[in-house]
Amino acid sequence: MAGHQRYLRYIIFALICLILLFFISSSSSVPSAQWPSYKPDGANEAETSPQSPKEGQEQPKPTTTPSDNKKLPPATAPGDRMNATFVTLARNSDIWEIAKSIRHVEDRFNRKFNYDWVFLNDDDFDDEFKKVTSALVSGKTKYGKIPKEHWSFPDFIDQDRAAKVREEMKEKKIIYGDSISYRHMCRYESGFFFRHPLMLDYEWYWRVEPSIELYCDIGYDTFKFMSENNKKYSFVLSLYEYVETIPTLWDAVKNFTATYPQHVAEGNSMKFLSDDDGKTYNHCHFWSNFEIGNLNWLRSEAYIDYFNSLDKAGGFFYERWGDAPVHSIAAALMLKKEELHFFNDIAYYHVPFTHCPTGEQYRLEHKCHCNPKDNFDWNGYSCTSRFFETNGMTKPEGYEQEQ
Ligand SMILES: Nc1nc2c(ncn2[C@@H]2O[C@H](COP(=O)(O)OP(=O)(O)OP(=O)(O)O)[C@@H](O)[C@H]2O)c(=O)[nH]1
Ligand SMILES: *[C@@H]1O[C@H](CO)[C@@H](O)[C@H](O)[C@H]1NC(C)=O
Ligand SMILES: *[C@@H]1O[C@H](CO)[C@@H](O)[C@H](O)[C@H]1NC(C)=O
Ligand SMILES: [Mg+2]
Repeated sequence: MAGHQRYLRYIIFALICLILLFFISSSSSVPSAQWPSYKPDGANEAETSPQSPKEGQEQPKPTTTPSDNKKLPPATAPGDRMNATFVTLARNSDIWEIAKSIRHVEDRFNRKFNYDWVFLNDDDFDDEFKKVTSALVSGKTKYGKIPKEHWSFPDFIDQDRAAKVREEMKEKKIIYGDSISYRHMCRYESGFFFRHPLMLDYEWYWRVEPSIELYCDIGYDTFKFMSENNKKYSFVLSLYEYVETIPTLWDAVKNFTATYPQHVAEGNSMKFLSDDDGKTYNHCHFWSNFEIGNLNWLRSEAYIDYFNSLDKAGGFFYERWGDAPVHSIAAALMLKKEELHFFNDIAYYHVPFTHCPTGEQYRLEHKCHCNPKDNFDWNGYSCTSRFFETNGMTKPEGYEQEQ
């Protein structure tokens, strides 16, 4: 009997061993797919080789997880491209904030179109800025330095008077009121960016600032839309300007229109700017941190005469004129009202305002991730309602719920 039991024990032991072996081998055979091993071009050595590098030889570059995204199939839209570029004015210190903006623009639009991107700076861009931004942009990137004469006080400006204004504005706590560089920036965006040598290669621009966000997919070529529909200037957000920064801007505009009546378009959008047929300015303007527009219009004699006329009045330095009202007034007076466009479908954020498209169906179809409650369009401080009314446009369905 004892011998019998011993046999039985052997058999059970052997069976358990077999079952265990089976499980071990089968479980290890299922996820046997290996992580692709990353080898930089032309390198044969194992990356993790603990051997010390040989004398006089370059050390193999350390690698992290494999990144093979260059091998993904192209997801670009078919068809030809417009003569267009993105443009950003930035400092080297804006690098991570502009990186965020680029990521949004690429994900929602430009990965399908691969438009170029021009970066402008009053200083030299450093290598890190160029490296990071050129890696993010799917089109060509170009880096330009602003000539000194486009970023300095014109000789007709009285320095003492300008300095006194900055002091006063600082005391009144007007945002950027004591900043010299902010004034150069506003003047540059008003009168010079479109004349930079790098911008002369293009007809259309889309301005992008640091820290902006895009909330919906844009599935069509917005530049082509502008061109095919005879648009010259566009916006997503509009609002009332801070009066203290532009007390005499409208006087300068009236002086311009009196001197150059030929530059004022028939069928313009004066009603958007003024409630008394041009006597006074209601401070409505398009927010210029987003713009898609036509560079040849900005380079036209009409616009240049306008800019020079305002510049001579000195308000960029004796007040704190922003490029937003300067562009907006030009677009509203020197273009026909049909040449302006409101991009309801470009969902956008620049601190502190959001444009989230009105209409749930649209938002769902375009994978929008903005909260419709944040939409500024129908708020009392927005001028977008006025834009709709002066153009006889019907407001999108559902706007009453967002007021
Ligand atoms: N190169 C350069 N770019 C500047 C300078 N000041 C502002 N900018 C850029 O000009 C644009 C407008 O400046 P912002 O500081 O964003 O002005 P803002 O939008 O009125 O104010 P924020 O609410 O601070 O965004 C941005 O693209 C900035 O990166 C400057 O001194 N040098
Ligand atoms: C793009 O537009 C600019 C400005 O109008 C022009 O000088 C340039 O020749 C155009 N380029 C192409 C490829 O059409
Ligand atoms: C109006 O414009 C003319 C010509 O540019 C200029 O000489 C004059 O000083 C301007 N007046 C005001 C009030 O800006
Ligand atoms: Mg900004």
